[in-house]
Amino acid sequence: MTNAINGFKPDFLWGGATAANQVEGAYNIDGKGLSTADMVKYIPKEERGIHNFSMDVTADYIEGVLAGKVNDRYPKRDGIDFYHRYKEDIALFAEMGFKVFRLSINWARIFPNGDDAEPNEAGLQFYDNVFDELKKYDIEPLVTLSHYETPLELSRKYNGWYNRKLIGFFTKYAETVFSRYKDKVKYWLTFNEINVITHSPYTGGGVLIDKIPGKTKDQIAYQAAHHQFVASSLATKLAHEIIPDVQVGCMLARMETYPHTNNPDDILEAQHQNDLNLFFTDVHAKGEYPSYMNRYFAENNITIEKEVGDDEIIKQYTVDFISFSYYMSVTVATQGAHDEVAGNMIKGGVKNEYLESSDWGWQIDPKGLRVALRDFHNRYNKPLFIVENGLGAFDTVEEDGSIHDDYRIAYLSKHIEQMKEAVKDGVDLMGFTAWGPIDLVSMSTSEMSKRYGFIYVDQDDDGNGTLNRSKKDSFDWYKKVIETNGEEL
Ligand code: BGP
Repeated sequence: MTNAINGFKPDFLWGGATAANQVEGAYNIDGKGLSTADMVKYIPKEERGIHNFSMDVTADYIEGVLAGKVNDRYPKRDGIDFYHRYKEDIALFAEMGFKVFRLSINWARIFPNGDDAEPNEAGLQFYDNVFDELKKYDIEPLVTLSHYETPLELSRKYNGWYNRKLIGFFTKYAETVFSRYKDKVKYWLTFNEINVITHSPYTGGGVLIDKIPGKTKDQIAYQAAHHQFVASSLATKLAHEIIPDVQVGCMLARMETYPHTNNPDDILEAQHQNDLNLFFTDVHAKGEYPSYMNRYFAENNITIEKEVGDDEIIKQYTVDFISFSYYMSVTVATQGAHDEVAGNMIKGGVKNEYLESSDWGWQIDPKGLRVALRDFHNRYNKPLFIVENGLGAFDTVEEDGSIHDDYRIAYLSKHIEQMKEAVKDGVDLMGFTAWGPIDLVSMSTSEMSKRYGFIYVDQDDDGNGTLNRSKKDSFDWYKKVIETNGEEL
């Protein structure tokens, strides 16, 4: 009889998570090419809704942006200048006691056009410098290969991941960075929130659906997702060939979905929505398309074009661990009125009257994280890593410069408490990287006012400010959480 586990394991990986396009800035220097993430930032706020992942754009819109016809872009929407300030920021992460730091390599910094014959040395050197700085403090890098940062030219010339050619471009990129950083990085993630491609083929895969007339968004998105599955498996294969003790994970935006009532129709709808979400980790972790998707594909006229060998590659090269983002739970109803915000998050979405909402309408559900962890453990029995969790909120800077973000402390402590319960339930939890340990540009709004950080950055939604960093109350709180390995919350 093994002893009941009462806490996080001694080598639990505490840290924080970012994405290149949301922190680096320097979007067009040192040889970096444009990425689709740079384009998404042009979409005006009013076209996005409160939290609209379906940030789809048309080919004409993109060409209009490039021709300078769309000029609503704030000069500093592309980050907080981590590109030049990474030493200062990493020192602050080290002060909190980080064991791990999640970042993405901006693919367009390495292969500016995506299909370049040779990589951009200045881009490779930048990440060498970042990993060396992390090493000084014994902070492990956890690196995302693609965090919504498809090189723009791969979208314009090939229409992104809808084109099977992207598998080759991606595996060349993966092999380049695995080889370059094989002695510095052992934790890798392939695609950030790979399921988002079905909400927004452009954000998730640089796919312009208006360039594929006669096909439904679903048909296009699931075909593009198939190419990403193959590419992810080939990258997993390459990683294990190049880096001895590597661990490769997939990454899902977990949308834990509840039925609104005990009406069996609601139960079935929630089960269906959970299946559509967990389909992505099923393929990554079990190495095959689950049978329940055959019915969905048939009923929605979706045919996945595969090549000989695809299924074998996916089967043979499954992931070593499962990582995911968790911010909220969602609730679906088959009858009655749907809520505008909740309906934006999931088809048939309604408010959960038992939960509070964030300033952006995200329903705060710490116990839902325990539910998600137990579900993942029972479904896959693989190590799990929470690589995004946090509260986007309006912060107020007091006269004396202090920022009393007790709401963020409350959110995080309740979620970490439930992680502890899940560990007692037997879940194998590797680590936790809070999303946005430093204020950064919101993905869904491209603004600064939706702040997540333990560290405040002086920059507003219009790009004005000194970019100076300062500590919020949550900075010392998180430092204590890490010092006590999650005992003091
Ligand atoms: C996830 C993305 C992150 C981050 C997070 C918070 O979907 O992986 O990049 O942006 O959402 O969302 P937002 O920035 O819209 O508040």
